[in-house]
Amino acid sequence: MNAIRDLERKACEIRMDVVRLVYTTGCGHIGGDMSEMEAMVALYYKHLNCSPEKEKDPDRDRFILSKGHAVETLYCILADRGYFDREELMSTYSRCRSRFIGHPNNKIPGVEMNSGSLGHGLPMAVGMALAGKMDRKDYRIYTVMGDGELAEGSVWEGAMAAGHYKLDNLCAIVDRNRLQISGTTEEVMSHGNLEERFMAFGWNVLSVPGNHMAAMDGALTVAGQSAGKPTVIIANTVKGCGVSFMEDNAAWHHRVFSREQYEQAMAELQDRRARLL
Ligand SMILES: Cc1ncc(C[n+]2csc(CCOP(=O)(O)OP(=O)(O)O)c2C)c(N)n1
Ligand SMILES: [Mg+2]
Repeated sequence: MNAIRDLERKACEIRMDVVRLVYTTGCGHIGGDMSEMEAMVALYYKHLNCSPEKEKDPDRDRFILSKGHAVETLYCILADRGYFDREELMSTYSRCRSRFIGHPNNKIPGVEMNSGSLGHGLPMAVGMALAGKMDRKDYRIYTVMGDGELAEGSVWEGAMAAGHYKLDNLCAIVDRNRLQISGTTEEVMSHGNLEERFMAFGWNVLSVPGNHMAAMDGALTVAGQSAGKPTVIIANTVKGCGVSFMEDNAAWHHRVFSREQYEQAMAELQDRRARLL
């Protein structure tokens, strides 16, 4: 899938799947699912060299969802890409004895790493990227982190190592929605100038409107051409993006829809989809 409009339509459809999943199963981190959407769709429908047939291929690209709480987007995408049965996900997610627990689980086809305890995705991605360099492989490693997650010290150890080893096969995307679980990142743990911080660690830094598909797609293309440095894409996003009453509202970090809210959310997304046809 290459055309920006097709990717935008896919992002809208996955948003609808996520809303349905959270409504029918009664749980999920919907705000962060929505803000990371354009990055995830651009990766899985264009930039990542991966597929269900190549699930164990040593040359596949690897993706780690470091902000593992926003797993609903990842699961809906993997189901849509054919890694597992969509109906099983929709009917069992987060239920007792389901394999689809509320954070990424590497027993699920397509999931590279268990995550959910914040701060581990980047260090693991650094290890995988370093292994790729040592084995002279061409695969690339991508990770999506939250901006609240950047308060974890391990992120900065990983950032330092990636710069030191010049891991140009690594691309980190920061979902910079400026909210975390309990308020704004500015109040809870401010980042100052995030671009300058990553530059100081030896990274190639791109800063884009992260819910703008063409901008995200362009940044991922540039990241793929980086030589001698890891790339971070600071994706300036809106938490809850796509549903008016959830947007930029910390209360929707982890909340379930009433019937009326569900119907309104679906109506807004269907309108958007109709405009993209
Ligand atoms: C090590 C660790 N500490 C605390 C939490 C609890 N927690 C879950 S989500 C979250 C906020 C994350 O905010 P952010 O990274 O900005 O994610 P997003 O806004 O994209 O949802 C926290 C603190 C956790 N999952 N892991
Ligand atoms: Mg955040």
